[in-house]
Amino acid sequence: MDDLETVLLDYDDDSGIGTLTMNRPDSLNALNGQLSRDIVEGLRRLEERNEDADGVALRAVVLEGAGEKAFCAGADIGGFSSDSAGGSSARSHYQFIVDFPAPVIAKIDGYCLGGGLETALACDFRLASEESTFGFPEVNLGLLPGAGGVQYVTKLAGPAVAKELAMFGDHVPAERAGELGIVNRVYPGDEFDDEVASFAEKLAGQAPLAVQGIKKSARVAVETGLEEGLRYDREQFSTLLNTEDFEEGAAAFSEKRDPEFEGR
Ligand code: CO8
Repeated sequence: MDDLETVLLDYDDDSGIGTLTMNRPDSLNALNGQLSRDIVEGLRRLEERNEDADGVALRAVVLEGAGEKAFCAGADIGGFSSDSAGGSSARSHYQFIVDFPAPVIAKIDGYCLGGGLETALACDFRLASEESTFGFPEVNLGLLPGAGGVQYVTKLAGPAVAKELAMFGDHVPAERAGELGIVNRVYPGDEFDDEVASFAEKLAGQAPLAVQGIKKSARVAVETGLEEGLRYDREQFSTLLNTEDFEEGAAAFSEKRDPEFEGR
């Protein structure tokens, strides 16, 4: 699992939590084509855990940055080309995260800028340490956030916030990003690892087929109209009623115990 050039992979059998670490700390985990491809390949390998499993083995993924300073400082400015995070090959990791069935948690400790922020925005949750900062500095290079940053922030926090971030290029502290709804949770640095671990563990213990359905439902809500969204939810609800997980959830409720979901 460990032969990828720019990411580190880990998987915990007990919890079903995969960890993918962007590993270019000397450049603050700046995104180049290789890193983008390795993120996709790393997620694919984690998903392979489901192949021989009786149910859903991979319950959640934590995406983080190596080193002390950054989640990711954006596209590798030295290497903009058709193979860099500004080019077509690199678009895939953003969309791959959005399409990925298991929920992905961005664990942000430090700089989260440009394409790094867009990577975090493609994730399902953003958990940040108090010391983290967020921003779209692309405008300082004569660019705009090319992987959907303005789109995502407009949907999360409204167009005025998105335009202020992208037009001024300033860094916003984690607390402000939390107030704006760009970040789900902000934790003090000394509690950060433990808080993210317990968030991920709680998520990993939830009924995995229901979690997958909810991830998709939220996407349908953002990308389509209400009618299509309601249709998706009704169909998904009927499907989930016929799962062993629902039987287990109902039985656990009657027996006054915690459910143990398998993703079947
Ligand atoms: N690319 C390449 N190298 C970088 C990057 C980067 N984005 N960011 C930092 N580094 C390198 C620095 O060059 C430095 O290397 P060295 O030690 O060899 O000089 C090392 O990382 C450490 O950085 P600093 O010494 O600058 O550290 P500071 O703490 O002083 O500053 C900052 C940290 C504020 C993060 C600063 O490094 C900075 O401003 N970096 C650039 C941030 C930036 O502009 N990011 C946006 C890039 S554009 C983008 O992301 C577009 C995405 C579009 C995707 C579209 C897909 C289709």
